[in-house]
Amino acid sequence: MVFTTNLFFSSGNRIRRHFRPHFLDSLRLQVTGGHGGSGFPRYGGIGGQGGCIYFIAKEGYSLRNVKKLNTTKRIKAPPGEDSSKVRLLGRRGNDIQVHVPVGITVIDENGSALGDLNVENKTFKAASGGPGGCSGNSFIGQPGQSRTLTLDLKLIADAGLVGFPNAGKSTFLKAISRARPKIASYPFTTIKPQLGIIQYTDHRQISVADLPGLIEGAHANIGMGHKFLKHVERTRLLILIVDIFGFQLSQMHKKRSCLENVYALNRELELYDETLLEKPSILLVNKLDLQGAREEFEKIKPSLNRLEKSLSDCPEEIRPTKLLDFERILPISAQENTDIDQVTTQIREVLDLAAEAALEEPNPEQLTLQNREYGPKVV
Ligand SMILES: Nc1nc2c(ncn2[C@@H]2O[C@H](COP(=O)(O)OP(=O)(O)OP(=O)(O)O)[C@@H](O)[C@H]2O)c(=O)[nH]1
Ligand SMILES: [Mg+2]
Repeated sequence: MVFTTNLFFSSGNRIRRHFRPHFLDSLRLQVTGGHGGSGFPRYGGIGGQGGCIYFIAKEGYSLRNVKKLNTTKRIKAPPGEDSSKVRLLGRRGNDIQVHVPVGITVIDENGSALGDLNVENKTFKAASGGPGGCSGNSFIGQPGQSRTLTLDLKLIADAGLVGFPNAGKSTFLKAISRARPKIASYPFTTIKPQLGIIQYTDHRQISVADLPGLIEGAHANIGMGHKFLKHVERTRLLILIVDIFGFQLSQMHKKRSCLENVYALNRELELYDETLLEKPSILLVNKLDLQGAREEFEKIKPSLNRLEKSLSDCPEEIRPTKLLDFERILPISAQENTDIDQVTTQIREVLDLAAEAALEEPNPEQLTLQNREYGPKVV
């Protein structure tokens, strides 16, 4: 059963959601290859070719990194060297390599996909350098190719289930969709992302990815580490799932309470890529059907609602510095999946609110102009 009455609540500061920066999943760049160097007509000298620009897929890179390194969003490669008496064959301009995240589709001005950078080190030539001056072009170096390209991060699902092993991620996916993932009481049952689709009565569909369980140290590539976290990057909404009675990986590991699990997940996400915390998130506290679970939930509810409150009690090794700000905190029992509609409704609502907030603020002047042109005539 999913407990809904009086039990779900949103985090304190709902207004903040509309103002915080959003996770970047698309970036437009203007790329221009280097100009070709001039030739030397008297001796038949040939100018160097201008530098080219390449996009190279690299793990652990986010579009925000790309934006930070190219604040003007214009990238221009250096020109080729002019031919001269001392060097008849001018040197080539240096190429520029732009590292982009894995999972990028390169799209041109017309919206056509030019290439997929979906494996590490895959390379895409974004702009060619201009040819150097030679007899064929009257020894005048030619301009490099120039175009506007959009880097689009391909999402694997609208929402991703994030949690430690055994939290009930697969059980939840089974409850909300027709997917039939493997469910078992031992950790790491899920080793590959599994997709499920929530079907709403009005035919809207939202995809949810069940991701492999995370362990402490995943940000440093321990366990499934980066392999897991890179999937999280490619979802729009984070759904964190924790067991109300906490989790212990083995006798050799510390037992972490439910609240500590939330902090630890927060920390892993933060250390992998701080911008992940900007994605909208929902917290599901699972296994509320177990004996004493409701009382336990009532006890920790205030701390979950204000994570900063109990942060000082959190062990240092799992203490995050920047906190997640959950849009919703829902106590559930994924196993007894009655009343699951309440949770799926919340997921839809949060995704819709996030999409709305991501829309650019309309420019009032432009709107007035548009209205004048296309709007109804006022008589
Ligand atoms: N009592 C109770 N048990 C649950 C609930 N949800 C899941 N479980 C049990 O918890 C165990 C782990 O469930 P899974 O859904 O496989 O957990 P997971 O998070 O997908 O685990 P990994 O794939 O290993 O990361 C299973 O034995 C489930 O039956 C719940 O709401 N209540
Ligand atoms: Mg699983």
